[in-house]
Amino acid sequence: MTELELISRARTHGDKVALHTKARDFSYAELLDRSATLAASFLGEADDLEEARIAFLAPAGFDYITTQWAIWRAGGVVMPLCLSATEPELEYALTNSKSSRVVTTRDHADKVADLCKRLNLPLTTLEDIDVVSEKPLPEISSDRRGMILYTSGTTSKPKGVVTTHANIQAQIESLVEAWEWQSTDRIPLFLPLHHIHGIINIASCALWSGASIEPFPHFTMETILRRVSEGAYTVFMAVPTIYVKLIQALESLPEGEREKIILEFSKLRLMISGSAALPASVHEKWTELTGQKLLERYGMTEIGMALSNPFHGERRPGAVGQALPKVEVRLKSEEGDLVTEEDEAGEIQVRGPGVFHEYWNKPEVTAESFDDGWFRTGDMAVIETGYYRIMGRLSVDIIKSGGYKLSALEIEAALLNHPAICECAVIGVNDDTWGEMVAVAAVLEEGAELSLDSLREWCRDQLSTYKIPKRLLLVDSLPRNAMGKITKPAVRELFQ
Ligand code: MCA
Ligand code: AMP
Repeated sequence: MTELELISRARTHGDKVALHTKARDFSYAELLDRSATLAASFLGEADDLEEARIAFLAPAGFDYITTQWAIWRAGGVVMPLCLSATEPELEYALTNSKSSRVVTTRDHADKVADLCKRLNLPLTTLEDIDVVSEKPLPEISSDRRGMILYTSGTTSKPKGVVTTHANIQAQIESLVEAWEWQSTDRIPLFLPLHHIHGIINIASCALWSGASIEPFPHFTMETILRRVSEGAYTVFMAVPTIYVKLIQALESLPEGEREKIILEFSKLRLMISGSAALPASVHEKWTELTGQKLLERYGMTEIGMALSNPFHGERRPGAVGQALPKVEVRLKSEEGDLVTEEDEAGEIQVRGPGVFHEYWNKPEVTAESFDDGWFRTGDMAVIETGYYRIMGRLSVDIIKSGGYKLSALEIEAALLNHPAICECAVIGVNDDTWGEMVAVAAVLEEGAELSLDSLREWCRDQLSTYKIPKRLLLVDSLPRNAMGKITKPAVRELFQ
């Protein structure tokens, strides 16, 4: 029988705790049992979902993991939705992927019920599923599609990144090997589960290894600090914004309390930062405070993780280390030459079994994203004394804020629907906490008025929280080049 390796490995972990929650613990055996009955229910009369896209909306926890496994085991493609997405964003993902059904919990059903009705999509609430007995599940070969994640890019609308089971497995195996995941590991999971940082690096690596996850619906400083002080974890993974916030929180605590938490942080076997640049100053501050040397790594939805500082050896502030196992990395200069020398900049290109299969329904865009079999990341880097250092992105239209990748073009398209806005340009401005913050320069319609507060209020129905502009500058005209194209570097200068 061809069964996913994640599933057969789970059988060997049996009664071990897979998920530790406030309510109770869930064993690997329970994940297997529930996902088998859910899979049977999703299948109904069918023998195989045959790569039907099943969208689901659930916070981190038993329901999320068992739904993900059930869809995989029934032969479907998992499409986790963003919990904070707005209706237009959800509609786009559901229609673009041609999802065949939406699965959610009673608590979240209101968020999607009207939309599903309008799109004529079946909506399943997990609590209301009639428990059917298990049935034979299909064979899942590793070259089948397993997941679609929507990611923003240099196009206005997000693209669906499709990975096969083989891609997912390669991404997991690379990290399990490099970071020496162990079955005794315990890790908190507070990152969103519609991106690979949470899905692959944390959840899937932990469950592959027989480790234990403590899931949270989102990051809450007080809870996380309390659990750290109770010695709840051995591994910790977060985005740079969270480390900045942790430093601020620790520094504001009374000394006794602070020392207790710091002592527990210092005992963790591994603390990792990624998804955006970790400023060297934050890296150094964290070491000064806790004695921990953060391991910074670099990755992307399309490729999984590519570069990492070592588990053993020098973890250099401001650098992302070297290629991970199963990953080949090269730099290509702007002139199209391979970079062979240190200190010479080039675009990061990646090849290997973890690299995604395709952009959903976009064969031309997929083809254009590869250079002779190497995926073009659009990130520039340089090698300095053996380690890669990320220099930035080729496109000014990609913003990284709080670890989320945002498309300036997507935000501009939404803002242009505002009745007061005639023209606008969105950029990311540097910010100590968020890395970059969304800022908009706007030309208003004649006689119109607009404040940042009212714009933010209007955006709430259109854009997820992290895409909503944090700064607004009203201008008479936008800077343009001789061809009439808006020049974003000049827009950035307006904010200085
Ligand atoms: C929220 N706020 C912001 C932003 N987000 N302000 C500026 N910029 C932002 N991006 C404001 C809100 O408006 C609110 O303000 C206040 O902060 C609290 O909002 P909330 O949503 O509660 O924020 P939070 O819960 O503190 O969230 C911060 C966070 C979250 C935990 C860092 O953004 C997060 O989970 N980020 C991780 C994303 C992630 O996993 N990315 C990985 C992508 P007010 O109080 O005034 O209303 S995968 C990836 O990148 C690749 C593959 C990789 O390498 O990993
Ligand atoms: P996403 O498309 O959400 O997967 O985000 C991937 C992007 O995050 C990459 O293309 C990089 O621009 C950025 N990124 C991830 N990790 C790092 C890092 N350690 N340093 C700098 N940028 C990073």
